Amino acid sequence: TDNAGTEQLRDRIAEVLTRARQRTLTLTDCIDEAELVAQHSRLMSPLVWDLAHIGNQEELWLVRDVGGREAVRADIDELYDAFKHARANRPTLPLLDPTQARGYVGTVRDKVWDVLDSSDLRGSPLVDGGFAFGMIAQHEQQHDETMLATHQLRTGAPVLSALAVPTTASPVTGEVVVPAGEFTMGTSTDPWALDNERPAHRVTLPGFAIDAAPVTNDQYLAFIDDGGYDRPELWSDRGWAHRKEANLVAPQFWERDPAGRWWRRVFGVMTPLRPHQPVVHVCWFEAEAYANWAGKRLPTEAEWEKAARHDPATGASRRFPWGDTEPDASTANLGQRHLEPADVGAYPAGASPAGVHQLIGDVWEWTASGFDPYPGFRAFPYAEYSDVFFGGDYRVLRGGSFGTDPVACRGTFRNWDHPIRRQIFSGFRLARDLLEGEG
Ligand code: AVJ
Ligand code: FE
Repeated sequence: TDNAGTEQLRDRIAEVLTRARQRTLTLTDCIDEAELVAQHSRLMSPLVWDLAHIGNQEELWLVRDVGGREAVRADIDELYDAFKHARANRPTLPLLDPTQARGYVGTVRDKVWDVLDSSDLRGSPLVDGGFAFGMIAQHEQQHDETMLATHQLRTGAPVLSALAVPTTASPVTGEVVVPAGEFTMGTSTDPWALDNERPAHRVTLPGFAIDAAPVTNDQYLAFIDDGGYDRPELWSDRGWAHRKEANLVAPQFWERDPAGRWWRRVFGVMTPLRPHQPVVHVCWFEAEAYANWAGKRLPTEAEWEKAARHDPATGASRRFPWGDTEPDASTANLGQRHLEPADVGAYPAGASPAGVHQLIGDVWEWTASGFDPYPGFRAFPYAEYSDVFFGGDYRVLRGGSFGTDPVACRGTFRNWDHPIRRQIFSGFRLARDLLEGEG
């Protein structure tokens, strides 16, 4: 029989699965069938692929594995296996059509409710603490963020809307010194943390300074105006080669009018560049060149996490910069509540004890680090989530964006992508070594 804790956990699982599905349907019900099956960019899947893939992962893990139930559609596993077909080729596959895909995800979800009702949420590593359910909610939300990026790439009349983003008259500037010392990186106790966030381990860092806020459009514009895109000495060799090959001249989706004013295309709406908004849609090489121009560098992943989690008063690592409570509208711009990053300084309640703002939400922040396993890493429950990407040509991004749901975002959460990618909601903040006698 259930205790109150199990009942509460079931409610929490139902809540996050329901929220993910509402978002999935919002992102797929607002455009017509032709656009659901179309390829809006070779970097992205047709939205109808993401939709059925969400259902297929849910079927594999929750219906078949946790539930031990019969397969719903074993015949389509191959079509929706991300490793079998590159995104660029997915439009030519014999995919479920939009009506079939909607029916499929609904059928799977109905079975999942039944599995959830009959599970006591303990007894194996996969179900303990509701892990598999949390993993699947995060998976759906990760694809929802990917679908949101597809929406940003699509052309045509706007179909998405959201609340206007908070602004501030006094943007946060400056940097915060983090003294040398140890902290706990990663987690062994967060029940829904994914394999690459584990285990907790002690890391010792020299002192460093980190910016109190991400780099803004205004700051980035100064780099452009100073010839940043035309000065090879600011770029690494690989970065400069990419800058030329891709003809980078500004962040993606920026447009300059004949009068010289900059605009941003935000989900189909031309918007004047907001000066104090974190810059978004830049690749790692652009971040690297900007850092060189500014005489600073990107933080390492460990520096980012120490700034985001280490509480100097207790020595413990928190779940979020502001503490252990779940994010809400006062602490972070997450969950597609808005369709763009908020001005720097718009979330004072979400700052760290030392005064570092907006580490969580707004933009994914590129770090200097490649994607590697923590000491003691064990692939769980499948190697294709993280393990097969370790050591590849990836850079780690931290903190989540306005398009990341809270269930898929925390101080330990690790994202990664190729250093040339910028269709994701990526920005950055800067760091530097301390000077002699500083800190
Ligand atoms: C962690 C965001 C890099 O989208 O490629 C989704 C998440 N893994 N399905 C991705 C993921 C499998 C992944 N990222
Ligand atoms: Fe996936």
